[in-house]
Amino acid sequence: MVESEDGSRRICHPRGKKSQAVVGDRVEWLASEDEGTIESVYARRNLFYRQDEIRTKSFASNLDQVLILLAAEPEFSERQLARALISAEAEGIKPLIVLNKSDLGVLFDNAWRRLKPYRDMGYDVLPLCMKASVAPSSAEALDELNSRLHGKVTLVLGPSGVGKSTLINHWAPHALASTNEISRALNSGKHTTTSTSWYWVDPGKSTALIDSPGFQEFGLHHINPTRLPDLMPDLRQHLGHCKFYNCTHLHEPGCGVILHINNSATASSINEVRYKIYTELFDELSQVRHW
Ligand SMILES: Nc1nc2c(ncn2[C@@H]2O[C@H](COP(=O)(O)OP(=O)(O)OP(=O)(O)O)[C@@H](O)[C@H]2O)c(=O)[nH]1
Ligand SMILES: [Mg+2]
Ligand SMILES: [Zn+2]
Repeated sequence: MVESEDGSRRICHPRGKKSQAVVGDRVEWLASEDEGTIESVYARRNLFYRQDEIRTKSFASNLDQVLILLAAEPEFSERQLARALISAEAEGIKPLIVLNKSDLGVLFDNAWRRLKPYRDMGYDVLPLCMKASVAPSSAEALDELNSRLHGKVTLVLGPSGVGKSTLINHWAPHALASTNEISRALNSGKHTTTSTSWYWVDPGKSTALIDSPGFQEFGLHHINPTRLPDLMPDLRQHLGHCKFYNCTHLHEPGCGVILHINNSATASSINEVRYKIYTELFDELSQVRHW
């Protein structure tokens, strides 16, 4: 779907492999009867995507920020969160973590606690309640998020059932994006949104939100394992103090990173779960052939 300057939209087909477009792209197109063809795609400022053994899946391009939406329920996977953050860091896109469903009491408190290491390592983490029957803090939370979204292009990303489409419908009511209850039995949403869509929030077209399907697996096969420490802020802050310049921080003596692994929950510590995520990812990405 291509939108022209006057706001009209039409279906356009890519001319060839070079004109394969993703949401957020600027393209050159030609009309053909009621549809059209994409002739070329302009150079991208950034491209947010994931990659596993089989395929590359693009989310969107030319982004100002990625909003990683999590919720008190379904329970989120810290591994998937870590992967989404690493992917954003690799593209130089600013991530913002938002924890939705603050109305869910103890479930929310537990999830909020699990996000403490992410606050400590410098990420912005905001609470949110998108449910209409308002929880006490939610008006304030909406205002805060509103100011973060203003004037920016934001990709809304996260597992199924966290409320991505509910959030989009709040800021862009004309979006009429479908939403669906989650399945408690499966601790998961129902994969209601199946394609990535761009929505303007304001008539002046300065603020945009991109809705996306919930993801289960977030492949990082495009990332070389030796880049990982630099893409994880809690590890990154201790780089440059290892005995060996090419230290992998896995087993080397005199490693300045391993020294800081502990669960003291201070800003300079590397939490054990995070370090485990690092070693597992390092292993996984070392199996991939990079060329
Ligand atoms: N309790 C509570 N429920 C919420 C809140 N926000 C959204 N929901 C509910 O969560 C369910 C899932 O919301 P959706 O917006 O469909 O979730 P999604 O992230 O778009 O899911 P997919 O499209 O499957 O990826 C719906 O039943 C929403 O009404 C909230 O703040 N509190
Ligand atoms: Mg959805
Ligand atoms: Zn080291």
